[in-house]
Amino acid sequence: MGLTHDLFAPVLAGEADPPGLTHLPAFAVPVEQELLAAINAVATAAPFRHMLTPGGQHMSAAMTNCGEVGWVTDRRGYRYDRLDPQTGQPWPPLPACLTQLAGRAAAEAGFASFRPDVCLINRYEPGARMSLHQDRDERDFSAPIVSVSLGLGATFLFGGLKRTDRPHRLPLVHGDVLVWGGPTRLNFHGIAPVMEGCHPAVGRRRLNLTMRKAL
Ligand code: MD6
Ligand code: FE
Repeated sequence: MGLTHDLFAPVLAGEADPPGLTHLPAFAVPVEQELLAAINAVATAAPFRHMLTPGGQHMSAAMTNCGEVGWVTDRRGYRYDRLDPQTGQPWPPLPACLTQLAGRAAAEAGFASFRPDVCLINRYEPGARMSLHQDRDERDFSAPIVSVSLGLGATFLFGGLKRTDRPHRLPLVHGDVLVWGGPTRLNFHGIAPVMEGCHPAVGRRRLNLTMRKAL
């Protein structure tokens, strides 16, 4: 191998996935239309909103949920709630296409019979981001998390167990699925500010579905 080849090989191959994180490129593309229709139906019953953090800031990503519970944040803190605080109604049920996709993706990553009970839906417009955080509001950390990206691409930041561990940067595009669990379940992670753009099927936004077992 020549010097030039060696220098460019890591770029062409992309950075290896960090251990404890399975990246399934384009895994959700075959069901993209079903997913987008399901998201629209959920958002009709439980509209996207910019929730308030306990610190009093509005999140730059708008959120809604479906499932037995939904993830919420307000002045009182982060938690799962059976009712949508905005409508006073239960969250819309988890559509079968989401549960099935999550089960298949988890199996692919080595987690048999994963059955989520909640899907948090994040909507990012260009400039929106998610700062480094841990997902720790669930009861049982043995279940994995399945995360589906649709629309505009973004850089996923995957750190370690300490906030100060320098994160890997993983580019995600439309249809990519991440599965994550086991020893890295509590790793810090986030989303770098979404770049300007327009996706042919989704428009000027990134949608993320995060399916979890919260109860
Ligand atoms: C997002 N995702 O991709 C934010 N958390 O928009 C998350 O915070 C996340 O993708 C846990 C597991 C997978 C994720
Ligand atoms: Fe998260």
